[in-house]
Amino acid sequence: MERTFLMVKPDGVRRQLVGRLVQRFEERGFQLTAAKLVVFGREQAERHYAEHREKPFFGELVDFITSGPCFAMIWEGDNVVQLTRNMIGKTDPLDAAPGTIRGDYAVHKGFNVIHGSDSVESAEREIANFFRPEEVVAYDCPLQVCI
Ligand code: DAT
Ligand code: MG
Repeated sequence: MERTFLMVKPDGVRRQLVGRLVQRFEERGFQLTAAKLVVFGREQAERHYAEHREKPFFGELVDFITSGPCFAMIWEGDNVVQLTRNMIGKTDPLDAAPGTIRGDYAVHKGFNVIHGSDSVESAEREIANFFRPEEVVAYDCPLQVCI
């Protein structure tokens, strides 16, 4: 089954949006298989955003993501990577359509509430950076048969 790494960023946790965001993914029909509230270390955050290492905003991005707790999750489902990216919306809230998470909850690019993997390969790399295999829980989800 395809899986993705989603993470409510420190702004979303501080604004108490975790429950509402989890609800959106549940209602869409995806299955939560791991979750934890964590303050990430600098090295771990730098690995997560390694593709942006040369960008001018890299330092601020790592400062921000390590500034408070993040709510890290693994979600499973058919096409979960692309479908959750669609639900999250464009990186810059100025471009994010209303109805998407960033379009509904974010104003600034640097504080855009949630991270979602952009490909199946990044999802597996990001999951390995944040979760140990024994933290992933396999269970039957009866709803999966009817969505
Ligand atoms: P996304 O989070 O939509 O995958 P990304 O991978 O391009 O976007 O960038 C990672 C994060 O870095 C993004 O969520 C917010 C921040 N960011 C991206 N571009 C930025 C910019 N031009 N200025 C400040 N922060 C930026
Ligand atoms: Mg990205």
